[in-house]
Amino acid sequence: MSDLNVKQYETCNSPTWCPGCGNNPILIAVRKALVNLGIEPHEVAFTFDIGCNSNGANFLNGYICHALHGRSLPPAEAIRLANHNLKAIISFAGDGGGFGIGIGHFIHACRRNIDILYLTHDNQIYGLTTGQTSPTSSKGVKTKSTPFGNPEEPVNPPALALSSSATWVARGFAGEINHLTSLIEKGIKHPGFAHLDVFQPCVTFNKLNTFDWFRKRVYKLEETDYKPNDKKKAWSKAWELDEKLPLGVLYEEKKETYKDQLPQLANEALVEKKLGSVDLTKAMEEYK
Ligand SMILES: Cc1ncc(C[n+]2csc(CCOP(=O)(O)OP(=O)(O)O)c2C)c(N)n1
Ligand code: SF4
Repeated sequence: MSDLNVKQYETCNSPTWCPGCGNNPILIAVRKALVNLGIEPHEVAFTFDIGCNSNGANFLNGYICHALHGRSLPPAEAIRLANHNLKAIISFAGDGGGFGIGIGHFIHACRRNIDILYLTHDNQIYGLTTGQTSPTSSKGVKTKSTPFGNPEEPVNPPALALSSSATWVARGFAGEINHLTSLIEKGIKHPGFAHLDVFQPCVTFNKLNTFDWFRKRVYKLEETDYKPNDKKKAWSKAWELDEKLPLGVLYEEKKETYKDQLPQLANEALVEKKLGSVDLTKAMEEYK
């Protein structure tokens, strides 16, 4: 029997997030999901953005790439094309990096259906830079950068994922660790691009969208007769934004992944390619 346990996913650094921050339970859920799936740290790669959320790069054991702000997806996609054997590739971002500067990467990753899990820590604020309005902040909300109220409509992440052809779209809540753990497991197992947007209260800078605020509104789709196989119904669920906020898998479908459609990649990862008669010795000398 495997002796895999969550300790193997810890590092010598303890989380430095504010006490009560929603990033803490997300980290716990990620570790638990990987252990539940029997995935060892050497079988997983994590890519991170810049933001409070992505300080998780210091607290998770595995192959890590800490990318630029808004750029956690491109290295995750590259890793998947280069290595088909990793059992999980998880890319993390905040709502600022993921749906602001990085929004183009998000849309194209959805369209490509590359086999990775994209987990967005959606706290509806810029946390690391101390509380400015983010792309998912509610209209009218007052923050340091919009002291008279946010004049913009928020991005709706699950609706954007659906309209960009994502094959697995889900929403979790940092206040529901077990439910979140099971969503992460499902997202990892989904063969294709999986987007999991997680309500992650920022207890320091977002005084509106608190744990209590979410607890009063969230409900689990699994506890209803909802089936996540109809895009029109998923679209309606994604727009339930007021008094009731659905948690769970909104939509899933099986489609060929990016690599499966390309003969040059389908059976061989980039790193496994044989170079045939090409002699690279001279070129490699130049890098010495
Ligand atoms: C190209 C670039 N633009 C801006 C910044 C400054 N910056 C760092 S983190 C951040 C926003 C963080 O908010 P979010 O992505 O929501 O993550 P959180 O801190 O809330 O987890 C910004 C604007 C940067 N590092 N790089
Ligand atoms: S500022 Fe907000 S998001 Fe950042 S660690 Fe503190 S509570 Fe978490």
